[in-house]
Amino acid sequence: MPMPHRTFAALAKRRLVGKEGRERIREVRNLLAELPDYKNGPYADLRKSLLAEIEDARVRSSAVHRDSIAVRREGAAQVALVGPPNVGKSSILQALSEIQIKTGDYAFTTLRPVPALTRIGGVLVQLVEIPGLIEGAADDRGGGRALLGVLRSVDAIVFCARGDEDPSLLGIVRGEVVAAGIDKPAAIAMTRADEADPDAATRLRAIAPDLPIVAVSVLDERSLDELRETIWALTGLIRVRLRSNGVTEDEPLALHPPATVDVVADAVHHDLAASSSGARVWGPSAKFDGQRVGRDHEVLDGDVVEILR
Ligand SMILES: Nc1nc2c(ncn2[C@@H]2O[C@H](COP(=O)(O)OP(=O)(O)OP(=O)(O)O)[C@@H](O)[C@H]2O)c(=O)[nH]1
Ligand SMILES: [Mg+2]
Repeated sequence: MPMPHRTFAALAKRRLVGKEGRERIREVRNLLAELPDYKNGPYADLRKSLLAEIEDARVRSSAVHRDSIAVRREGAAQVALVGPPNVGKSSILQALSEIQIKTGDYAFTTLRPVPALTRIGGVLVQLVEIPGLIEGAADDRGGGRALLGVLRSVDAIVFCARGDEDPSLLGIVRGEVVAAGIDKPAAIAMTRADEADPDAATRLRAIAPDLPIVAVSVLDERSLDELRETIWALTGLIRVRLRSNGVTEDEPLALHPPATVDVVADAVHHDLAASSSGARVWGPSAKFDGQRVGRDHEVLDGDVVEILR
C-alpha cells in the first residue's frame, strides 16, 4: 500500500529543503524513483511537479544566488581576477591559459567563477575569474556574498580595472572586498591598456597608491608576461629545481619561503629528507656554483638543488 500522496508531497518538500543545484536534482531523482507509477491522478501530478523541480534547479544553478560557490583548488596557488563587469577579466583568463570562455562587450558575460590553470615559470597556478562585482556586493547584491566567499580561500587577488574608465569603479570593488573582511596580497591590472590614455595609470594610482599596477592588453604579449610575473610575485612562492646525477629537472618545485634543504628533500620524498646529509646548491643562495650546504641551509627562488645522501 503506497503512502498517501499528501504525505509523500510533504516528505518530498522536507527532503528538498536546503538542497540546491546538483544535490537537489539528485534528491528529486531519488524521490521520482520512490513515487508509485500511476499514469493519472495526484501521483501523476506529483511526478510532473518533481520533473519541473529538476528544470528549475538547473536554471537556478546557472544563475548566481547561493551563499557559497566552491572552486576546486588546483596548482601551487590560487589567484582571483576581480573587478567591475566588462573590464576584460575573461579575456585575460583566456590569454593566460588554454581555456575557451565567452567574452563580450557587455556586462555580466561571466556569471559564475571560472577557474583556469596557467603555467608561470614552469609552475601551475590557478586563476579564478570572479564575475563582475557591483556596489553592495558585500550585502549580497548581485549574489555578491557567494562571489566574495570564493575570495576567502584564494592566495592573492588581481584587481582588474579598465584604463579608459572611471577609476572610482575599482574603488567600489575594493571597498566591497574590504567590507567582506578579505585582505589578501593584491595588485592592479590596468586592462585594455591599448585603449587607455597616457594618464590612465596615474589616475588608478591615485585611488590605490598601495598596490602595484601593471598595464595589460591581451593584444600585447609582453604585457601579459609582466602580468604573469606580477601574479607570481603575489603568490609569495619560490621556485627550486632539482638536480640529480648532473641532470637538472625542467619542472620546478614551488615552495613557501623560508624553505630549507630539508623542506626541499621532504617535498621530493619523506625518506629522502630523513636520509639526506645536505645538498649542493647552484643559484642565488649559493656563494659559488655547487656549494656544499647543510640540511638547514635556506634555499632561494631560482636555486638548483642536489640533495646528498
Ligand atoms: N582593445 C581591447 N579590448 C579588450 C581587451 N581585453 C578585453 N577586451 C574586450 O573587452 C570586452 C569585455 O571583455 P571580457 O573579457 O568579456 O570582460 P569581463 O571582465 O570578463 O566581463 P564580464 O564577465 O561581463 O564581467 C570584450 O569585448 C573584449 O574583447 C584588451 O586588452 N584590449
Ligand atoms: Mg567575464
